[in-house]
This record gives sequence, C-alpha cells and structure tokens, in this order.
Amino acid sequence: MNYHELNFEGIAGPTHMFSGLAEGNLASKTHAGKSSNPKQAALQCLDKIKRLYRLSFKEAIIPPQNRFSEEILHYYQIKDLKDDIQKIYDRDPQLLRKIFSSSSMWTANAATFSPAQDCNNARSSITIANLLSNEHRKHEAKHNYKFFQKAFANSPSIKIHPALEIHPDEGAANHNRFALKHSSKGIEVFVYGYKEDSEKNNFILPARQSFQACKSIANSHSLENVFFVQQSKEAINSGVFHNDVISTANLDYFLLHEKAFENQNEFLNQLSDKFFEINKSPLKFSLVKETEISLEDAVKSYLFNSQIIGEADQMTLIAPSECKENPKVYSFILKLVKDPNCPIQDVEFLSLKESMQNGGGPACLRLRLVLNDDEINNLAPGVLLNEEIIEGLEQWINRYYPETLIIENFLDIEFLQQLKNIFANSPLV
Ligand code: SUG
Repeated sequence: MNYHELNFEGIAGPTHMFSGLAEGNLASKTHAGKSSNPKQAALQCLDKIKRLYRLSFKEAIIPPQNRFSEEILHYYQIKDLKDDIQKIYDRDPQLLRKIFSSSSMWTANAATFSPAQDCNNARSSITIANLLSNEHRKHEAKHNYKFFQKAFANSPSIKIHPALEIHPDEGAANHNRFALKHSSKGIEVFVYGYKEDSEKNNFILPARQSFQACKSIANSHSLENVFFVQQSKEAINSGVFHNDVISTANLDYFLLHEKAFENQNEFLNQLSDKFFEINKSPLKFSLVKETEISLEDAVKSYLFNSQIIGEADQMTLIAPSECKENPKVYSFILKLVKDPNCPIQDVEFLSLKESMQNGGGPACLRLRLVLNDDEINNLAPGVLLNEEIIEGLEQWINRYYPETLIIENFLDIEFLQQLKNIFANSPLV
C-alpha cells in the first residue's frame, strides 16, 4: 500500500480582517484596525496551493467558514442582521470582529492527525481542535468536524474524534510527526504550553496549548511512540504562540531554534535515540542558535513556519517572503541550502502578506495528513483538488471577494448582504 501526504489547505474568507483578536500573537496585535484586502488574502493562499498542486503534491481545501451561518448568528443572539449588528457595534465593536473572523483559514489549527501505522489499534485518528483559548476561534471546531465527517464519510478506517470539551487544544500547530517514510511507524511529538492545574498564569503572553489536551489526544489515538515536551517560556513570552513558529519537521528532518523547548537537550537526545531505535537511521537536525537568528527575528520572519516539502535528500523550503527581507534569516537559509548534510536543497519564497499580518505563515495554512491510496480514493467527491476546482475557486474569489474591508463596512446593509451571499456561491464542498 502506498502512503501520501495530503495537505488540507486553508483559504482566507471574504470577511478576512485585521482585528487584533489573537492573544500572544504579536502580528495580530500590531496590525489591528488596519484595512484588509480579502481578495488578495485569498489569492495569496491560492497561489501557494497552486504551486504545491503543480509540483504534484496532493492537495485539498477546508472551505472558509461561513460566519453568517444560522448557528453562529444564533449563538450571538442575532435575529435581525441589520439592527442587531448596529447594536453590537455600538456596544462592543470587538465582538463584531470576533463574530465575523476569517480565522478558519489557519488549518494547522483545525485538528491533530495520526496515521494507523503510529497507533496500537492500527486505526488512523483525527481529533478536531477546540481552539478554546480564543473566543473568535472556538467556533471553528464545529465547521471542521462537519467538514471531516463529510470528507471521510466513505473511509471507516479513519476515526474522527470530536473536539475535547475542556482542555484547550490548537491542533497540529503544536504537533510533529517524525518518520523515515510516510509509510513507516512514526514518533509523534506533542508540544504543550502549560499545565492547567499549575501553570496557567506563569506567562507574560498567554500560553495556549494545554498539557492535558496533548495527553488526552495521544491516549485516544492509541499512540505507540509519543513524546510530550513543553514550549520554552522565553519563546512564548517573545510571541511564539504556537510551536510551529519556532520549530518544524518533515519526515526525518527537524528544523528548530535552540530556545524552542524547556529541557531541550534532554528531549532531543531521547527523540534521536528513539528515532534510531525504530529506523536504524539517524534523525537529522538543523539547530538554529540565538546568535544566528534571535527569537525576535524568528517571530518577525516566520522562518520556522516555512513548509518543508519533499522526501529524503530532496526537500524544499517554502518560506514566507519576509524571510528574504531579513538579512540574517536570508543568509541562514542560503547556508542551509548549500549544506550537504541538510536535506533541504532548495528554497522558494512566497508572499502571504495578508495572512502573515495576522500571524499566519505557510505552515499555518495547511494541515498535513498521511493517507493511504484507499483513503485518498475514498475521499468525498470534490475534496481532492483538480484544475477545474482551482479554476472555479479563482473565478469565485476574483468575482465576489471585496478588495478592502474594515469593520464599519458591516454596518452597510447592502454590503453586508453581499458578503453573506458570497458563501452561497462557493465552489468548494
Ligand atoms: O490563532 N491569528 C491566528 C493565527 C494562527 C496561526 N496558526 C499557526 N501558527 N499554526 C491565531 O493567532 C488573528 C485574527 C485577527 O486578529 O483578526 C488570528 O486569529
């Protein structure tokens, strides 16, 4: 049986805004209130998807969440769009921003996936993330649950676990899988920010991922080889609100900053030993020193939020263009690509400016799942991308998405109605 990595990509919705909603996320706070460009945001996401698709990677899209859904409007007690929206705006404009957030675009936060080969019960599992740490994001869980139920309706081999009820969980942004090949038995690493009982208030900027959520997911997925490691407090306090802002992995390669984790050396030794024991082949590392790239530069450039694609010694780094603009980060990348011991052979820079200004880089915009041929063939029709869907999507965005958006636009009833109607014309399933 062949195994493939399938990216479930995210795409900005027509209500993409800069609202300063995300706790611990410096980019979101810095750009709060700026006018956004939803059309450009979505086209930038689509450009990344098209590049990967044309390189023959398997691609799918989790559609942008319709924040005009009856469920959400009902939750916020909105009966009459026009009147109630004006009332909410007069009372608390920030609440309006939460209601219409387009944050479902960052699909790395949608769920955590474990393929059957990592699990004692020989069954793949996906747990939907509850995103409880931020009011504007907690609504995504239902949308993602429904989407995966539909996508995997014909794949009984994949168990879909609903979002955890209480322990805050932000999905794959705090989870890495190490394996020699996609088909090999993997080691899964869960990265937590804090223990709920003792550490919630130990930070200047808030930690988001709870240890209890990581434990609970690892148990319900029946994982065989699993590590739990704590994010470094210094990193969190420097704006590393998810682990994928400071470390990233692809198969047997780990790119990380020296200040990514608490007790980092001990963790890396144990992980390397385990990897060697399973694969009889070493885990490869690039460990970035603070003197080479400071935590501040890592957070500004989002180097560690690059996507690493490809296998064996043929990997490519898909980096945000901000990395090219930062001389230290750029020269580090050039050094990496030239290093014969590093599997990364090539780099491509992408502009994802609209997403980046909300703290979302290339890796935030995708959820990786390792699926076998049958599971891919059994995906619901329309889920796996093809040229036709891509073309339809591009036309939809170009035709309907607004080019500028601020929260006050929501008070114009005609514009509001137009925004609402965009979802009705979506070409995505
Ligand atoms: O949860 N930003 C998101 C960005 C998520 C990035 N994902 C990963 N690192 N995997 C967040 O902080 C900003 C929304 C606003 O302010 O309008 C926001 O939700």
